[in-house]
Amino acid sequence: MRFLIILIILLPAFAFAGPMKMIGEKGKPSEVTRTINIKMYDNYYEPAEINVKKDETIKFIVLNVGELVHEFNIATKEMHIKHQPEMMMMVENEILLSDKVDKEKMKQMAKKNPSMGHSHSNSVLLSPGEKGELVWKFSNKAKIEAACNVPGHYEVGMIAKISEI
Ligand SMILES: [Cu+2]
Repeated sequence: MRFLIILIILLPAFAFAGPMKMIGEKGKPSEVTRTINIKMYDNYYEPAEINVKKDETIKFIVLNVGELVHEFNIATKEMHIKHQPEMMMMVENEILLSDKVDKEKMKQMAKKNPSMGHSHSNSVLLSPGEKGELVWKFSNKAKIEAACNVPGHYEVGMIAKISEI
């Protein structure tokens, strides 16, 4: 009986870990073998295509050189689509403005709704001029892409193709 209860408690956690594992996992800084510099413009990335090897841990140094807020998010297409309502809610709550992220408001709102903190190991959200880092270990088990889910940006093609080599 106790085993069953534990299983029921753990099941949702496994269900959540499933799709994340498919895209790889947060990388350890000590295992980084390559650094890739990404520039975010309005509304595209440079480079627009990234080649990765299986089990490779890459450090992305992401710089927003655009005039709008942008995100660099590593996920499947399905995950990006699912993430978009959360970004829209951040806009509606005036956390995410077109040219800046209101970090103070973000902290306040995150106390009530953790998803408003935009704390995802597979994503960096940057204001214009801001620089961020993301260390990712690729598993190459699913078709993935780096994309920006700021409302409207994915739709106009702010996507960087990630190819397995
Ligand atoms: Cu964007």
